[in-house]
Amino acid sequence: MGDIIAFDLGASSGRALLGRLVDGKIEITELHRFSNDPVQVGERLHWDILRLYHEIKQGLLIAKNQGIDVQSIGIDSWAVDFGFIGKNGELVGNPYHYRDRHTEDAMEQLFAQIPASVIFGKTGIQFLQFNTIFQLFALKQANSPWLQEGNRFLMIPDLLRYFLTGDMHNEFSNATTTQLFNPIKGDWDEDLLKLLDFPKSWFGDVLQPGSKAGMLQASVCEELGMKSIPVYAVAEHDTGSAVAAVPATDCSFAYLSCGTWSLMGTEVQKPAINDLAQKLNFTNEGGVEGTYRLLKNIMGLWILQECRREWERAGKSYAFPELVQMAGVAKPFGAFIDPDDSMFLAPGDMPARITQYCLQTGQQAPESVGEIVRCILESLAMKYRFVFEMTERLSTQKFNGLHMVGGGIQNTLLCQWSANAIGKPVWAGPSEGSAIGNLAVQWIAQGVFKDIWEARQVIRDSFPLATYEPEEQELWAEAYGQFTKLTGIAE
Ligand code: ADP
Ligand code: LRH
Repeated sequence: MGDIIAFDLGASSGRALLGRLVDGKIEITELHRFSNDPVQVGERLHWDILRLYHEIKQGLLIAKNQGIDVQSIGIDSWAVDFGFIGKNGELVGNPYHYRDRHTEDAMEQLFAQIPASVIFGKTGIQFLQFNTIFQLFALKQANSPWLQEGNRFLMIPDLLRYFLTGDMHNEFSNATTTQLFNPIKGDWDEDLLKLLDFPKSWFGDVLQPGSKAGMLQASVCEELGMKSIPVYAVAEHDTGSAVAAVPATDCSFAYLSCGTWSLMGTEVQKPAINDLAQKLNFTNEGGVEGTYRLLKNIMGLWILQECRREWERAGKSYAFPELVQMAGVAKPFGAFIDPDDSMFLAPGDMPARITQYCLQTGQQAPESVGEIVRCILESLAMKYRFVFEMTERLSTQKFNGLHMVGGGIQNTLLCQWSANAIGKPVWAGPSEGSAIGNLAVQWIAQGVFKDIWEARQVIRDSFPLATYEPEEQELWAEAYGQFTKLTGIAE
């Protein structure tokens, strides 16, 4: 009953997942998976936005051709990126990808005009050089024609929804990641917009996850030969959807959404906008049912993805399980990196950057593929401990374990090492967290689930949860000391 589709556009792939409820449990079927590679043109890194729109329509066609009676759809993707719609209703320019280098100096330049504390005080959002506020600021500095021609600002899922429905809305979870939205006022922050000279008219009404955001428009239905169905605003920020799918039973829980990025934190009822949160550079991103994600970004498996890409360019292709296996037999604690060093943000030759990092910090650089992967995974696990403890401090809570969701949980070594590093159990599952959270919010909108807690219980009953108990704790505690010393990380 209630067949619905989640379109989840992740950095490692885009996917269309069919969700169905059978005997009170969720069953998912992957209808379509497609690449979501950014496209470099000259100096600029772009989204392949029209291709993605095409793939979404392909997903709908596949469902139709399988005779599936789809009741609704929702779209989620990563935060911060956007496009502009011009006066004629068409997309202005081709959206940039947040890993484009055009925001490299934007933070410093903007802080010279508006102090960081003012921005944090109004938005509660952590400072990351690629936040929308810095992207828009960089466009303004560059006199981008988008800002003259653009009439409406839409985040990527807003934009794709607009293509499908013809209706323009900004969705809440993604809106908060712009660092232009004031969660206390519950609206775009007009003072900030004025200070930045961004017209208020760019920004529209903000829809909560779980609201109906339009119907497939006639031209789309005609093209695909299907009836019109509702498109829901879900938690369109993929991390918001992933956290909605955390199968927690206790309302106080710690999570790690583990994919291209590692997002670690806890769910809170009110944003924590205070000096400590700013000092620790934690964020308060909007979630479902009025919740906020008090969390911190950790660079995540991106570094491994980019190493794999580099090795592939050199003619050596490795599957992820093969890389994990090689790491498992490499020497432990050979070298550490701080995964969040800005040198690892942009696409490029990651093995060379790891070598550079190790040499700069007086370490012997890992050489074999297994050693490099081990260095990345152990460093991530150590960084998880660091952020886990910060989350406890900031939220004044003690967590008895860590929920991990996302594709990264297929890396069993990383799950085990995360448990070893934090000294608490890790509960891993489900791996398609964002897509399942997307489905859950659609079912809440349809009244199939009462609320997010009922949805979480059903998710818990529907998908296996793997438990990893901490092991070798003394060794890991000692190595953590080396990690903090070598990387120099401190609050
Ligand atoms: P995103 O949603 O950001 O695209 P995912 O949640 O799909 O990312 O997670 C992708 C990551 O999961 C990959 O970078 C890879 O490290 C890891 N991964 C995927 N499949 C496997 C596997 N079979 N074994 C180990 N790790 C895997
Ligand atoms: C994860 C994510 C994260 C953002 C980043 C841009 O996919 O949405 O929450 O900070 O991408």
